[in-house]
Amino acid sequence: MKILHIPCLEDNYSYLIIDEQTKEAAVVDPVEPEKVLDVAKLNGADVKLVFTTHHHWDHAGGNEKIKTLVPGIKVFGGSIDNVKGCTDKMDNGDKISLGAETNVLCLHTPCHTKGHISYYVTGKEDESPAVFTGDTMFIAGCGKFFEGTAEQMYQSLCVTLSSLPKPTRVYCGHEYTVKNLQFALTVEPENAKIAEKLLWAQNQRKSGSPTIPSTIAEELETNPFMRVDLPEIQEKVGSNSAVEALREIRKLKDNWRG
Ligand code: GBP
Ligand code: ZN
Repeated sequence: MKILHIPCLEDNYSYLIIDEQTKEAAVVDPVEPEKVLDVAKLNGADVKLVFTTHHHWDHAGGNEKIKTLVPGIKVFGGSIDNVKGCTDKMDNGDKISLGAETNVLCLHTPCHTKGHISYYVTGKEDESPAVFTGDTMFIAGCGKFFEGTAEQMYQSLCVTLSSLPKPTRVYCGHEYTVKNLQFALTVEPENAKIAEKLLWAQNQRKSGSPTIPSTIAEELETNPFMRVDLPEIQEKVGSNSAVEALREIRKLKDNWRG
């Protein structure tokens, strides 16, 4: 599979996933459909499916438009997430196939919104998988808890997503990496992996390049929200359980002005 970034709005990303054998494609959160269809055309790809991560307008807001531009397109979204234009409601564990050799597993990852879905995509055996995490998991961060609890985010981030294979590439919904790593350093000032990745991310942005994808392995080393099982992290934020530490780190981030 080939995965292309499509920067949209201020700091959102849509992604085009192309099954190389058939040139059939899926698009994640096509908020600006014309941009996505231009990229598809340039790459000779035939867009058949939309994967919506959640109902917020900056993710689902292009669904109605893309349906008029691509008749017959299927629009997937969470079954309890009021996703605009949704034709196929997905629950945890549901599977979708794309083209000849690309397979998708829907993971229910609630908290940012109730029906948020992350899409885990596998291609040929020698390719590392990819996961599209919307606003549940960002590079070195996580989404605000708009419709859920710390317990739910713990399950979504620290159980469901953390259990994916380590080489899985992580594609999230926004370019927040630099700010997230700056905040991460306030939680763990001595974590050299965070400092090193911050310098790299700043350089990427300076040259106009994305900081995405990351991998599950990298996130386990640098994302403070995914490190709350570590007693030393719990101690740093004055908590004595993982869920309590997650709630506290989210509160600190909500009030942090970098
Ligand atoms: C920043 O740091 O760059 N602009 C600020 C924060 C996701 S978008 C913007 C912000 O709050 N972003 C949201 C988030 O979860 N951030 C994580 C963090 O700051 O750590 N959204 O556009 C947001 O979900 C939205 C759309 C929200 C409709 C509510 C509705 Br209703
Ligand atoms: Zn959102």
